[in-house]
Amino acid sequence: MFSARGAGVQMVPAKAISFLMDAEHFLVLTHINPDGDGLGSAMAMKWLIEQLGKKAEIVIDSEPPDMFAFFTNYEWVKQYGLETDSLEPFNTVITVDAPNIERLGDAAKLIADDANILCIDHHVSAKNFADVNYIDGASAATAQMIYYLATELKLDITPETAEYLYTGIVIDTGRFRFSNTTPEVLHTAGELVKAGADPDKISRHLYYNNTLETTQALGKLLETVELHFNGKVATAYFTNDYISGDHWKNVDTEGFVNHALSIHGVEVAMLLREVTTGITRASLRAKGSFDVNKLAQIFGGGGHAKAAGLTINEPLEKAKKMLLEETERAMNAG
Ligand SMILES: [Mn+2]
Repeated sequence: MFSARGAGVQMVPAKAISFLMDAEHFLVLTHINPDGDGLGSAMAMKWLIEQLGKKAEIVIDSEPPDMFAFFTNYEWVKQYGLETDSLEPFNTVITVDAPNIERLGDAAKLIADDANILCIDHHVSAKNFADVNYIDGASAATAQMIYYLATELKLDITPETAEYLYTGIVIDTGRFRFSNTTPEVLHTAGELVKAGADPDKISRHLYYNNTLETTQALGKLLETVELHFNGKVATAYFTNDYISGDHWKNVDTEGFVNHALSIHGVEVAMLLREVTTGITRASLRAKGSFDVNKLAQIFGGGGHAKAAGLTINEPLEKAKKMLLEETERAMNAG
């Protein structure tokens, strides 16, 4: 089985397996504003732990996104502070899809001071913050790594769990379009479909389910697209004014940046949002050889070579200028 894996993909570390064997009750955490990979991986992890005859709780910092409400047993996901009062801090914690403790938000308050932590993540920027780190930058999604873990443990993946994991992979490969769509990812996805994941059903829930406000916000964003550096870099933005409007709570900007990246000749696309006055967040995407993870790191952010994010404590215009200056410098450095 493991010989079929693509080059560079790691074996599941024996320490990760013994971590699961050595405790009975686990807290499973993922990053704030979790996406399909964070939530899908957390759901699959709880399933996996229960298959071992043990218990797990999933807690997230924010409200569980409606987008994933089609997951069977979605009520497993608890929001910190709302349904977690009865929980004592845990001694055994598993984090999925989160490269550092800060990304866990307030849910990290449920980690006991002397807790043992297992980190499972595919972000190359992951910080080795845990006691056991299963970090594999060659995997396209954390969900792919959980699949390996389940396979290593010889568990029969149920249709529900196949759905969680397939969702994580679809999201993190941009519907099997990004360069992380390796033969091994497609093989894993194929195995998950065999196990009962329904690609048509999942894609309807994920991609044909927009609110009117989301579609209108995309229109607004596309009007702001500008090209820089001979058309190699595209920027687009949302002002704080627009983000402060009532409609914003129904807007999901997932995938918006790809519209700027789709322009002929564009190698790097940046979506900027002044999320509160004087604080600008940027999502970066690349389709050539440019490494947006390195660029994001200059500003204390990170992610992957082709997809990264960062925050600049400046208003939109200033942040955009700073980001473009560093981009130009990086492009000139080759
Ligand atoms: Mn991920």
